[in-house]
Amino acid sequence: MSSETAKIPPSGPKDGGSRLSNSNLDRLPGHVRRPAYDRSRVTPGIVHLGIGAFHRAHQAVVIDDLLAGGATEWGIVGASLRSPGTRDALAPQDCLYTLAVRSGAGTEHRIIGSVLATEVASEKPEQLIARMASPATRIVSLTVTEKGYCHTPQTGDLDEHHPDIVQDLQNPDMPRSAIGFLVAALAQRQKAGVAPFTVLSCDNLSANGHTVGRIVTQFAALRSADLAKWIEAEVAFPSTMVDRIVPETTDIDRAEISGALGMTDAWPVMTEPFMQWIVEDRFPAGRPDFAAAGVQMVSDVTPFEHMKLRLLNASHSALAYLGYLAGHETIASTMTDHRFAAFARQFMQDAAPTLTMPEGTDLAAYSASLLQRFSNAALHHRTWQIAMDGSQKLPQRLLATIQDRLRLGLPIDTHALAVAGWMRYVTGKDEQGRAIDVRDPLAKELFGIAERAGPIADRLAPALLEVHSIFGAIGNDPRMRAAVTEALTKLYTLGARQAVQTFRPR
Ligand code: CS2
Repeated sequence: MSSETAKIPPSGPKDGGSRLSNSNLDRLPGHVRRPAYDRSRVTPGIVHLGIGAFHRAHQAVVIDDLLAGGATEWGIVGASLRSPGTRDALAPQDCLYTLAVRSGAGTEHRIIGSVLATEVASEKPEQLIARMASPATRIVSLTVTEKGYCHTPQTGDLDEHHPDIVQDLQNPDMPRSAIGFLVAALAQRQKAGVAPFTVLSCDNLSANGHTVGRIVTQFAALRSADLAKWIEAEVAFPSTMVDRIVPETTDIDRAEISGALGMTDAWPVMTEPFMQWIVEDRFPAGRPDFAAAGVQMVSDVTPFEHMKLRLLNASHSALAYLGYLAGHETIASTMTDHRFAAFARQFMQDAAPTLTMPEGTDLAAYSASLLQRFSNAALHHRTWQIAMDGSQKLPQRLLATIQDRLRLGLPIDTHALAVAGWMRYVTGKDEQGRAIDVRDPLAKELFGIAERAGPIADRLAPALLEVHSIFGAIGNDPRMRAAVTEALTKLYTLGARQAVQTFRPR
C-alpha cells in the first residue's frame, strides 16, 4: 500500500543468518508455520501487479496453500508499479515474509513462500512486460487500489486525460500504469500468437472484472482497433470479491514479529483470522484448483460484491470519517464507543434492503460478524488509512446505496451522514481545528472548493455535491442535497460523536 514505508535493517543477507531467508527456515522457532513444499520446484504462473500488504495477506496465502497441495506451476511474481520498498524489503529474504494473524486469542505466525520474485515496474518495464507476455504466465492479477485503474469512479470509464494514460499512449512500450502494462503485454501476446492470460482484479471496485475489462479495452482501442477487438473477443476478466482486513505494517509490528521469529523480517503483514474470496469461474488459460483452498467459485459474483461493498466497505468508510473527526485513531477504538457501534448497526440495516442475495444468505448474521471484526482490538487499523482516496470509494460504497434507497422511497439519513463526514474530512480540518493529512487524487480540488465555501454546511454540501466525477447526477437530486446539508449541519453544530446518536433504530 502506498502509505507504507519499509525500514530495511542495515543487516543484509550476509549478516550471519539473522535475516529471514530460505537457508534460515529451519532455525525458526517451532510455533512458526513454514512453507510445506520445496520452493525450488515452484515455477511462476501468476504475475501480480501491486504487491502490497493486501495481496500478501490474501491471494498469496491461498496460493501458498495450493503449492503445499502440489500445484507447483502457480508461483507468483509480484510487481510494484513504482515504489521499490517491497522489493528492497523482500529480495534479501528470498521473498519470504511472515503472515501474522491477530485476534483476542493472540498472534499466529506463518511464513509464506508463494512469492518467488519481486520487480519494480518503473525500473525495468520491458522485463515486466516480457514476464507477462511469457506463455508460462496464465493469470495476471491486480491489487492497485481504486485509483490505480485511471478511470472515472462515477462512470467506470477510462479517464483518457489521466496523466499516466496520456503518457502510456505516447509510450506504449514503456508504460507507467497497470492498464498500460496489461495492454502492452496483451499486444505482445497477440503479435506472437500466444493465447492471452486471464486478468483478475482483486480491488474493491464495483464489478471489478467487468470494469477493468472495459478500461483495458477502451485503452487498447486508442492504440489499435484490431487489438481492442482481439481483447474483447479473447481475454477473460472474471470478477472477484476479496475480503480480509489488512492494516498497514508499522515499525512496531516489524520489531514484534522479528522478536517472535528470532530473526529479522523487514516486511511482515498483519491481518485478522477471517478471509473470504469469491471468484467467477472464467479462466480459459487455466487456473489452480482454487476451491481446494476454500475459494468459492461462482458464475456471478455481483450479489456478493454488492454485499461486501455496501455493508463492509461502506460502514468502514463511514466509521473512518466520523470516527476520525471524533478523535479515534483506529476502527476498533471507534467501535468501543457504543454510539458509533449502534450507528454502524443502523447503517448496515439501511443498506440491506438494497441487496438482492441468493437464497440462504443471512445478511443479519453477516452484519453481526462485521461488527465483531471491526471490534478486533488486536488489529491497529487506522481510520486515516481507510479514509484515504474517498473520491474513488464513495460511488460504489455509499452512493449506489443512496440511489437505491431513493428509488425505494426510503430515508437516506445514515448514508448522508457518512457523505457529510467525508465532506468535513476533506476540508482538511478536524473538529479541534487540527490539520488533517488528506490523501486523495482530488485532494487539491476538494480543498479549493472547501476553502471557497467555508465551513458552512449550506454552502459546502452543495458545492462538493457538484463534483461530477464522484457524484454524477445524484449530486443534483434535491433529496440528496437536503439530506447531506442537514447531516453536515449536524456535524458542524453537534460534532460527530453526537451526530451519530441522532438516529434511532428504525
Ligand atoms: C478498507 C478495505 O481501506 C479500506 O478502504 O475498507 O481495505 C477493507 O479493509 C478490505 O476491503 C476488507 O476486505
